[in-house]
Amino acid sequence: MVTSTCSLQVVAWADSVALVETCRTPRPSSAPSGMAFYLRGGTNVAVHQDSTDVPGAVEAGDRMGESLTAVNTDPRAVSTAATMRLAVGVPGEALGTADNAGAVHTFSLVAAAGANDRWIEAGDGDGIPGAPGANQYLGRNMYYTGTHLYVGTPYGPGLGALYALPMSNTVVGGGVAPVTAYKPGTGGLPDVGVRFGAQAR
Ligand SMILES: [Ca+2]
Repeated sequence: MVTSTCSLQVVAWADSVALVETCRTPRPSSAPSGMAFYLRGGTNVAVHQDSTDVPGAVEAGDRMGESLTAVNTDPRAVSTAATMRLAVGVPGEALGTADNAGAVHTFSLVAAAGANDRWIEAGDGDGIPGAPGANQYLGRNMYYTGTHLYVGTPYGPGLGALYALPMSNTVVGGGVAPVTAYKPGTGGLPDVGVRFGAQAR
């Protein structure tokens, strides 16, 4: 059970600092659905599922922003939409009949959110296999590096897994490259444990 309402992360790059904060803030039209806030060139940007071109819809229990991860993939270069990446989890997103299936939004920290986003859910072709399942809370456990977005599925199916999605899989219009899967019972990992993929750092 998550009791906090906000999380905070700071990302530094060549000439500035981005402060990223996500909160499960009530939207006027519904119960808490969540949104993300960040600074872009000194302007406070708020993104939610009713923002222009952002997929999904604001719904009670989405929990958008319960988790986030951001990265500057090229700290020594001038920032671009491609190098400043932000992923925002929506672990409470219902997909079809699967409540709390969860999903991930990816955005750029220095460009319009809706024009630079990508939606990731289980089985939609970005590299997370299977199909959305109830109470899988995809997006609650993830971590961006300079080359990959690591997405955990500790709530199943099975004992859980951790998927390393190449950066291109997470960028709007990017090609889908092979995903590396870490999963109990494969690749020499013992077939035991619970909630594998709960943390990636
Ligand atoms: Ca939604």
